Amino acid sequence: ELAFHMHTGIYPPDEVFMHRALGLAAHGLGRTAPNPPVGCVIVQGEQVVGEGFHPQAGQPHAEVFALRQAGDRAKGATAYVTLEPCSHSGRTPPCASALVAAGVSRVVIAALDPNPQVSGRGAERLRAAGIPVTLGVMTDEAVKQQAGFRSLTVRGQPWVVYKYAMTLDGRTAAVSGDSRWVSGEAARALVHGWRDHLDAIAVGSGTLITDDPLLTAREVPGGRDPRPVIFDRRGRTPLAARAVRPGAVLVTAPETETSHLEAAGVHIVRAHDLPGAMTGLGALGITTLLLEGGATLAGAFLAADLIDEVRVFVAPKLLGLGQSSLAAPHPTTMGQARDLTDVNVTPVGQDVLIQGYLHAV
Ligand code: AOF
Ligand code: ZN
Repeated sequence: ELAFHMHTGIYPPDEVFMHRALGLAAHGLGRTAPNPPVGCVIVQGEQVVGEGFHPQAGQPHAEVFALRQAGDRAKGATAYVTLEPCSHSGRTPPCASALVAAGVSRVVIAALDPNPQVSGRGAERLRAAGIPVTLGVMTDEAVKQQAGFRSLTVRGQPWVVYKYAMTLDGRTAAVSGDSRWVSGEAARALVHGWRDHLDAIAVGSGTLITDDPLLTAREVPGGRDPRPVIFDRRGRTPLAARAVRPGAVLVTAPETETSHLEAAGVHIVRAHDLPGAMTGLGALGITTLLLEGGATLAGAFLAADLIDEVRVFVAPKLLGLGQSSLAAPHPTTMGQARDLTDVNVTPVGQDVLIQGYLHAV
């Protein structure tokens, strides 16, 4: 795009640079919890002079990396940030002040920060210093990318993505329970990318005991494995299960004996019900939770209205009778069915990915 604009003399629209900033922010997905993924691009004239993203909580914010790279060229430049620059001194000093000190002449922000320590004050600090602020460029894309951080900040619980694969006739497994494989290779590679981008992955004790899943992003080069979150009310989880590893979480009843699992580095969340469990996961700083398979667990999540986003692969196969994705609830009329909003349909290899939302970000 930049070459085009240099030839035509038409100034690139803000969306071009914000798109680039969102791409940078994506490098932080799955790595910044409880902080948001944030990207920043600094543009002098029509040239990018600095780029950065927030790599991890405790590390500098996106703006700091971009300003460092830009150096003196930040003076008079426009800064594009996917989240409102912070105004507070947290683990790092305020980014709004750093942008003012660097002498940028304009700041473009995709979305305001819902953090009550910031929300609006970052933009206000910039304006107070005489720097024009443009708010609302690619906001929809930005808030979706920040769904986990926003959910944790506003609701105190992770954003839940429910993922499964089904045949054309809505089956997730054959009557025997065999489900290897419903979707194709391309779909499975995509799922490993999601595992790399999401903080945690839920599994029910039934699935844990019968399948002993690894729950890793092993197909992603340089991938990061999500924290396994084992929903096991009765404490049936065997110590030898492959998901039992340091950083894993066991969600169980208040009275369950767990000392052997704690000794293996497993965090324990004690709760009476799913909403309580979600609050406990939020307290651990988990911003996003991937719910995969397990019809009983997924049904309980839907019944408690805890599913925020759905990603389903439809495979060009027929089974007839077989298992279905959700063990509950079971409305009696179509009028009671849950409707997804903001739906995207994408071919993935031979399969079709349907993605949409049950709750707004
Ligand atoms: C930004 N740029 O890249 C990020 C921001 O504990 P701290 O100091 O890292 O602050 C975390 C808070 O800062 C987080 O809750 C959110 O409000 C904001 N994150 N802000 O200007 C960034 N990651
Ligand atoms: Zn900051």
